[in-house]
Amino acid sequence: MADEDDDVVLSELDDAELVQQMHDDLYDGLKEEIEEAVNILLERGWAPYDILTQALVEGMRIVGIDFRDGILFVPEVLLSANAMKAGMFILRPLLVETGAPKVGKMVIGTVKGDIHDIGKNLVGMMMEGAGFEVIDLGINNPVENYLDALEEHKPEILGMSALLTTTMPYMKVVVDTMKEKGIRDDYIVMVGGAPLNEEFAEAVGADAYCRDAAVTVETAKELIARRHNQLSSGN
Ligand code: B1M
Repeated sequence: MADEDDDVVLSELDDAELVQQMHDDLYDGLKEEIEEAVNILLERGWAPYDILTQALVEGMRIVGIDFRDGILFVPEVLLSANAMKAGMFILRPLLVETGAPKVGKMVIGTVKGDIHDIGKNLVGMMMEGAGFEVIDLGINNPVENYLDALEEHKPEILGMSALLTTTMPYMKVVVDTMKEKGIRDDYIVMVGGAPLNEEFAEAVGADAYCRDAAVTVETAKELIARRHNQLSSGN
């Protein structure tokens, strides 16, 4: 895909062409080109969220399809992931600097056995942008990491991410351990990741399944408001 793009001057493309080029550059794992294109779109007045969703997340969706179909392999997808992260790195402070008053706290991490973190990072960024304090535990978290973080940071929300059908059942291990310790109902448990759905979230005992980062923010606000109402009405 790269050959015909070698002499493309990103700043000369119109917006639609540039976004298309970003999909190609993400596919080809071209970190510097992604950084340049993100900056160009920002200079043209694009909202950070639109760059994130239309250029980066959509580009990674295309990568995911060819990864699934055996056209792309792990080393190539790692390059795409690095390019995506470089773009997210530029957007992060812009998405986060809302000056919104703190509305709550969330501990989030990818579960044990799973090293996918792009979606989790995106959720963290969007939650921070919405005024949440976010404690990010990173990837490959055993249950102890979650429990220690809950005790230390006392958040309202525990968020877990899993991208593999083999790792998503670990969410139940975490929730069950919380139940055994009698602390399950002290927290709102929210889960997300491409292979999950509402039924799964319910089956593992989570309070909510979050399809994407925007839904996570809305759901978090809603569940926190509900919890505050319950507390103030004495239930
Ligand atoms: Co992986 N991988 N991968 N991978 N990878 C998938 C998940 C896969 C679906 C690809 C495919 O076959 N189509 C497939 C899983 C199949 C399955 O389980 N049924 C897969 C596989 C098989 C693997 C390996 C096993 C491959 C191998 O080694 N043979 C291996 C496993 C490693 C491990 O974890 N132990 C592996 C490795 C990798 C890379 C390291 C190369 C890289 C990860 C790099 C990184 O994350 N730093 C990678 C990538 C990039 C992907 C795909 C292509 C893209 C994932 C992504 O970043 N999406 C992915 C294909 C796909 O998902 N379609 C794939 C973009 C991101 C913005 O979306 O993560 O869905 P997503 O997050 C969304 C929502 O899901 C939600 O909000 C986010 C933002 O909107 N969300 C939450 C996510 N977490 C949330 C938590 C919340 C709330 C919402 O908490 C409250």
